[in-house]
Formats: sequence, structure tokens, C-alpha cells
Amino acid sequence: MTSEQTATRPGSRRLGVAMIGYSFMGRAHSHAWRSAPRFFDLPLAPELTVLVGRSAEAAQAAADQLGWAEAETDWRSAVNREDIDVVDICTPGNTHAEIAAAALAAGKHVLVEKPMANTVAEAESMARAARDAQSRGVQAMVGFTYRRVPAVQLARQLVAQGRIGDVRQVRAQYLQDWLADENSPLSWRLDKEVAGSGALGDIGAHAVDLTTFITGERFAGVSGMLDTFVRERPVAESFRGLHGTAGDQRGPVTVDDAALAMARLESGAPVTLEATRYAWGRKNALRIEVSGTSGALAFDFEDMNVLHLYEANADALTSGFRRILVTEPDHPYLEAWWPPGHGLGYEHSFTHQVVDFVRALASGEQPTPSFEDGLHVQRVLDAVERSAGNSSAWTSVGT
Ligand code: SOE
Repeated sequence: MTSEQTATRPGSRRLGVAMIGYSFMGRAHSHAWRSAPRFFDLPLAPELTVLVGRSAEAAQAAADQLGWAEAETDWRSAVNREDIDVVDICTPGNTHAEIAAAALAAGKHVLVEKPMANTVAEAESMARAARDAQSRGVQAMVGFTYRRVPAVQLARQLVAQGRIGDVRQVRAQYLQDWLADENSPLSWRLDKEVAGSGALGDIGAHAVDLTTFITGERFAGVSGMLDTFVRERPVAESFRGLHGTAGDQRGPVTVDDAALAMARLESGAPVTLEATRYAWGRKNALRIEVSGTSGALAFDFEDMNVLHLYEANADALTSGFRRILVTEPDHPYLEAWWPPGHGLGYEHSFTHQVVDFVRALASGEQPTPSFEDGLHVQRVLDAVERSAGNSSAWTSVGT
């Protein structure tokens, strides 16, 4: 074992990790497993034990590049290994339920990428498996990483402290543009069988989760709309990240390009939701604005180190949104990083996710977002889809 594969904190009990999948999310998770114990004081020492992929050669190359001790092609054997404590699922949504159930049954803690599943039925079975596992001391968590952005954590704290009063209204958007070009090639993210849905599940799930996280409330009902603007796209010859190289043949897009909804939280507060991969110029604009009885908060991931706060009781002549640079040592997670103003990036939220997950495993607490939280998001996505298929009729989210 090399020092790359083992946490360095002396005396910590090892935590063997198996990661299934190794593309975009697998790379982000690998980075997080490696960096978390080096920047934060962790009670357990994560070890990048085995990376699992379908092709032996590609999995080995990924393991070598990303710092995993071994590569395997059979996830079933990996989740049953004695030297594995955690199974980290970074594969497309259609495989989550089966892998998570097998891992929890084998007594392994599970971290699963979002959306938790492709259907409510799968998410319900996962939540049941997680409840059962928890009674045996085995934990499960969903990877809604944006919760771990310091400015988002601060937003939640300020709402909980009543700094903007009672929540009256939420505007949540997740805007990207990688499908605005009609020649952007097909990938698994455009295949309903594999991805479950399009912008709705891929990025709308984050907007839903962020709304519940910041407000502390769940959704009650929605009126939804789904649109697919480009129904056929070139079949990719090769993939790199999200963007492949287009070939000559075209194939069908079976998911939405854009999802919109009007919704209500349980308190009755209205929410407007928008998720689109067709918004030219918006690269990764996960935005949320919460208006309360005495102020408002606004966040945009494209300026992720900043939170805007408006306090209505300020002097009218000088009032306005204050731009808070969330990089002070007292801000969430910042004690481990750089001096004020030096800024964090996308990858840090994955590192924070590992930190929170590992600490919860060590203390025996339920890590959040739990599979119950993931199930709620799935119910919201499902309600948007059902409503969209029923002339946008008002549709209860259900419990
Ligand atoms: C692709 O649209 C994607 O990678 C999402 O799947 C991620 O969850 C999000 O963080 C960035 O965009």
C-alpha cells in the first residue's frame, strides 16, 4: 500500500472503501477520499481499497490514475470483501438500488450519488433497506454535494436563526447549457432507461434538495412542465466528461431538456423551480433565492464563495443586498482551508461530504441527507413528471 492510498493520521482505524464507477463523479469522489483526511481531523482513516468498473483495462487505468490500490470488474465481489467498510456508488441511476441493497445487506455503509434512484419504487426499497441496515449500525447517505458548499451551509444557518424571518417564497434554478447545441452528442444522461429523467433528475434534484436543506421544509405539491427541444442527437464516437465527439448517426433523446414547476412547501410557501441544460451561457448556475418576512438570501454556484443577504430592518438610505465572502475561518468547513478570500471550488464540497460522512460513521449518527431525504426528492421529481403528463395538473408529492 502506498501513502497515496492510506490516510496519514496515526492511530485512526482504517475504513476500506470500494468505489463503483469512475467517470466524472468517480473522479470527484476519489479526490475527496484522498483529500479529506489530509485537511480535516478524521476519526477514521479512509483507504482507497478498490475501484470497480466493467472493463478490466479501463478500471485498472482509472485506479492507477485516481489512486486506488486495486481494480475489479465485479461489484458483487467487491461489496462482499472483508476489507471493505464503505461502498461508494458513482454509477448511473438505474444501478443504484441493486448495488445499494447488496452493499447494505453485506453490512457496508453506503454513499450513493444523486438522484438516489430512477423511480419512487426503487427509492422506497432503498429507504427500507437503509432503515433495516441502520438497526444493525450500518449507515446510508445520498450525495447531494451542494449542501456542503460553505455559503449554502451559512444560508441554512441564517434561515434557522430567523435572520430573514419566516420563509415566504423560494426561487430555485439549476441552469446549464451543454445541451443547447443540437449537435451535442447523446450520452447515458439522455437515455431514460439509464438516467431516469433528464434535467429534472440530473440537476433539478439538486435544486429540490437545496430548497429543503436551506428552508428545513419538505414539498407538498407541484404543477410541472417538461420539454425536450432536441429529439435526436448524434451518437457519440467517444466520450470525454459530459461532452463526447459526435459521429454521423443520430439517435433518440428520451428525456427532458428542461423541467419547470410551480410548487408549495408544507408551510404553504410557494416555490418556482427550473432545471435546464439548454440555457446558453449558464454553465453551472445552481441558484436559490429565499424571501422571508424580514429579509432575503441569494446564492449562485457560479459565484460559490459568496452569499447575498438582505435585511429589511436596515436603514433605508443604505440598505441593499450585502455580499458576504464566505471564506472566514469561522464559516462552515473553512477552518481547514486557506486564509480569508482565497476561495474554494467544486471539488471542496465533495471533500466536505466525505468529512461529514466519515464523522457520522464514527459517531454512529445518521449521516444526512439520508435515504429518507433522497426518497422525498424522488417523490418531488416523480410528482413533476406526473403533473407534466397530466396537463400540469396540481399533484401532491405524498409521503
Ligand atoms: C451534469 O449535468 C452534472 O454533472 C450533474 O450530474 C452533477 O450532479 C452536477 O454537479 C453538475 O452537473
